[in-house]
Amino acid sequence: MPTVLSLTDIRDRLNRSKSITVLTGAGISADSGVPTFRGPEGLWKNFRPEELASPEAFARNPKLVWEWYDWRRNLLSTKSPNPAHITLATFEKHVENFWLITQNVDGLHATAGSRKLSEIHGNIWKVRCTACGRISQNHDVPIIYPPTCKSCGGLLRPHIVWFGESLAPEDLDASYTALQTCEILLIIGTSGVVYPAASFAPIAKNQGALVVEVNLDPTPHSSIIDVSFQGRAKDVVPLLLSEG
Ligand code: BJW
Ligand code: ZN
Repeated sequence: MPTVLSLTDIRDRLNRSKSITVLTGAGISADSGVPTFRGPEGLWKNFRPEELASPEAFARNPKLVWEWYDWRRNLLSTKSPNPAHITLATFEKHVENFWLITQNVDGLHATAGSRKLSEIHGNIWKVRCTACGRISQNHDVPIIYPPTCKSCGGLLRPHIVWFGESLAPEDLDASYTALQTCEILLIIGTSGVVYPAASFAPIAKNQGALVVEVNLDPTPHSSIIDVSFQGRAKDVVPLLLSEG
């Protein structure tokens, strides 16, 4: 018979553990009013990923791609971290080895105060020069098109990992180390279909970590998850990470 673990059991394990890795996706920011990608209200319902989130799309029509990011930056400029982001930012201070891996580009974890953080798909408030590669912060809303590099005048692009592009080696290294060494992997609000993040749960599970998921719905990972909590991140995460 498998052991049935309650929310209180998991809360106690999370509070005692010396090594915790967290993987988040769009669902954690949905509670701040940020649209997710998939599902009935998701961004991909109205926009085709290959026309907007690929290097080919940007090469074909940079203005269209920038218009889409401008729209999203405008929306995000009105959003704030919710109790799930804030609880994670506080929690990292109490755990010896903590690492937060986020697929989100909205920057809300950093705004909430998270510092032990890899933004593996980039950050919508950063831009990168297509000519010299310089990365810089850019909070212009709206963006003045075409945005150009202060160093060389080259065209800037969003500093975001698009389909078919590699993730930054330093983010991958930090993520794999965290996954291979954690006692608990907590996965919050991701559909688990985009690689390489889709392979993170099996990596942690195979080295013996307890894998816990918080999501509104079942996901492809649910079969290898040890414990699944169905609910909104903003409600469940503070309960899980509170002291008993
Ligand atoms: C709630 C909630 C609430 C809602 N509370 N929960 C191996 C096999 C097959 C394909 C590939 C492979 N390796 C690489 C690929 C290709 C590709 C890929 O994975 N494609 C798949 C779609 C099949 N991957 C790549 O190209 C990656 N690069 C790479 O691997 O480089 C090496 C390589 C290249 C080429 C070939 C082979 C190797 C890069 C991927 C970058 C993806 N970037 C995006 C778009 C960025 C654009 C932007 O934001 O501007 O990042 S895709 C999009 O999906 C975005 C997200 O970060 C990502 C994940 O989405 P997420 O977070 O899971 O959101 P949703 O909407 O899917 O789910 C939300 C969840 O929340 C749901 O489960 C809800 O139920 C839940 N939820 N409200 C709790 N309140
Ligand atoms: Zn430049």
